[in-house]
Amino acid sequence: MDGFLNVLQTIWEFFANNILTQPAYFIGLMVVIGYLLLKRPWYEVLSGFVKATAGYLILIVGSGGLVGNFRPILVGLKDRFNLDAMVIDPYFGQNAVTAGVNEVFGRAFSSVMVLLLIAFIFNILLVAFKKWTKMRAIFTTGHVQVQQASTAFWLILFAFPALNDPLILLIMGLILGLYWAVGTNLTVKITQDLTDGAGFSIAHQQMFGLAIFSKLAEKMNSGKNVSKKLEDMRFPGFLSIFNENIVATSILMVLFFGTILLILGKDYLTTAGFLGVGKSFFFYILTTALNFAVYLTILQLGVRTFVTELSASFRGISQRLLPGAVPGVDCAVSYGFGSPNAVTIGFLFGALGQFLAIFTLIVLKSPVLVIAGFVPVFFDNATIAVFANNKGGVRAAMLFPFIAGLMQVFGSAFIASWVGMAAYGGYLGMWDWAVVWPIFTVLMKFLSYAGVAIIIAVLVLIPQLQYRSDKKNYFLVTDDYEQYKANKAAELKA
Ligand code: ASC
Repeated sequence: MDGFLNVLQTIWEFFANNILTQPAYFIGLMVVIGYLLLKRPWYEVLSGFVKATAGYLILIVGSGGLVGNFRPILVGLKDRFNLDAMVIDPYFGQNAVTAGVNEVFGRAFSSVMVLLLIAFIFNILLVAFKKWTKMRAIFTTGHVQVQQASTAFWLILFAFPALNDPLILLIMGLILGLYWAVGTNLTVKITQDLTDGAGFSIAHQQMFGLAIFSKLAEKMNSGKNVSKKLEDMRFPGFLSIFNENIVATSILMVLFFGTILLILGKDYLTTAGFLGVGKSFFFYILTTALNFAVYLTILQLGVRTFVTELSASFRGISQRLLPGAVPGVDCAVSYGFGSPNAVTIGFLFGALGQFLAIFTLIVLKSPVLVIAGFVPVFFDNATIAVFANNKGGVRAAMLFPFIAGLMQVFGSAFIASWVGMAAYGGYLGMWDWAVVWPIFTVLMKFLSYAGVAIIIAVLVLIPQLQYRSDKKNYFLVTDDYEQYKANKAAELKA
């Protein structure tokens, strides 16, 4: 028996480390399964696998380049001014859990991977029973699942420190699995609207944020008060150079990162090893800023390479294995759709919100200080802008990332200091984890099991309400997008 369990454990660890938590291979595997179920010839299966996996690896070059290039610059502010601050960033958050969970709660980090497995199984089961649960999407973004499982592990242990395995893992798995299933389901319709039916949803760290801000953007744009979408704006005269994404992004980033790099100063950047001794400071700034546009372009190329394969092959899975399901994918995939300038605008306004919030913490002498992490400030707010722009135009694409920026900082400062993660240097910091999960934590800490019951009830109810609000089109939006569009057009006329 023990031998058998050991073999299972080894297989699971191999699968988790090499495939499940590596989105490129996970998406590649889904494409293979999908095409096999569609009985495509072997060479199409092979080419699908290569395009999906290589495309995703290209996306990672883009997003990894952005993170690698700009995270040190933001974190540099902490060193330069000797701030005792925690960084809001998913990787810093994960490190904080790894470093602290044993010290604070006496638990091993390895349980986090077990939690991930339980939650993932719950997600699949909830979608398998979608006739009743109304949940349509599977969370496939593995590296994010690890970060979220780590953070959820800490937050729920904080509420139930005395509870032991397996009960605690079961409660955690249920809540996290529901959050994945409900969150990514919340983005199904808005993502179909954005991508004109590409057949995926968003599985990331701001799913509730996307749903809420999209709704607000739609409301803001109703009636006479309509704001133009970014892609419909045409600048006249010399401003027309901003019509081109690479130009707009580069110029804005020279101003943005130029300012921060000047604040950090040539001396600091040289000592910290960013700027080679004797190298030109001016060209360093210029290259750094231009790299932003470069990596963004690479990222979008990656999306274009794999999205078609993913959409086409997933039909196999959604016809045979999990009827009507869609894959939830990384938020960066949305940057291949809508306006590319929305990405830049969202980043800048999100940064404005975060910096204002950080400044407020400093002025109010908050006991915990926050340093903006590149991942939340960029990936959260750019995504919010892409979706807000699609529903509410330019105004929404500027306003909501700004508000989100404030919430990311204030929410993270509150929750990370309360649960003791700030002491370990970081917190996840993305929107849902700065707003939704702190609410969950308060409910569990103060109401105990009643809090758990409330969270589960609310999560279960959300897709039911979505379904009630538009029964006719709810499943159609993924099953037959063209028919869904025809229905919507007819409704508008009537
Ligand atoms: C995250 C995270 C990343 C990025 C990436 C965006 O939350 O951990 O590496 O966002 O997924 O493409």
